[in-house]
Amino acid sequence: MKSLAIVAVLAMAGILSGQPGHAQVVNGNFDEFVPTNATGGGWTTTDGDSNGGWRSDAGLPDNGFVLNASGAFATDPTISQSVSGLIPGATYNVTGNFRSYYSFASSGGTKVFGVAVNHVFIFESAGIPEKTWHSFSGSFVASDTSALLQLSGERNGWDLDFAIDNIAMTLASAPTDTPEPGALAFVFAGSLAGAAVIRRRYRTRL
Ligand SMILES: [Ca+2]
Ligand SMILES: [Ca+2]
Ligand SMILES: [Ca+2]
Repeated sequence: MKSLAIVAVLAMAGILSGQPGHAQVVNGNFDEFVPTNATGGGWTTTDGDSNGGWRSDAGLPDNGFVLNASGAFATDPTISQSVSGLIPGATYNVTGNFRSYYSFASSGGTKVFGVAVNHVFIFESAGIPEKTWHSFSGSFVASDTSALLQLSGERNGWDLDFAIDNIAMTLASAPTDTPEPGALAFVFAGSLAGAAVIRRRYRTRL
């Protein structure tokens, strides 16, 4: 019975400990080059122009990414990536820095810069009439083990660009739900059955 006990303990430990839910945004500080309107450096970018994109002077510090286009209403310069390693049901914070890159003399709108997860905006900002850096923060509850993170500028027809840097996603709180006793009992019974099969095979060989 000693081997059965070991198998059961290992099975229970795997269920109860879980993984830490480490959500890692790839290249969130833009140390690595990110191409415009293409995929690379951990990100996919769309609807940008040559005055935007990855720039060595657009970050806090150093490299950052400029969300710039011509202010078209139908399209918005957007940068995105699928972040994996999430715990379904857990709450995550998305944080970063943003500022105006060109349009320091103008402001406007209420929803010009936006941060979305799975196409739901968790942070929105008006245009900013100066070039000083601001912080943003938004949160969401993970519905799966991965989530689509998107940051957009020049939304709703405003030709107000933004530079971004230091994009991060961190676990804010674990899911409140714990495995139900019935589910654990099922796993435990499965482990016992598996161990019994192994023992039978072992005996047969003897
Ligand atoms: Ca940077
Ligand atoms: Ca623009
Ligand atoms: Ca636009």
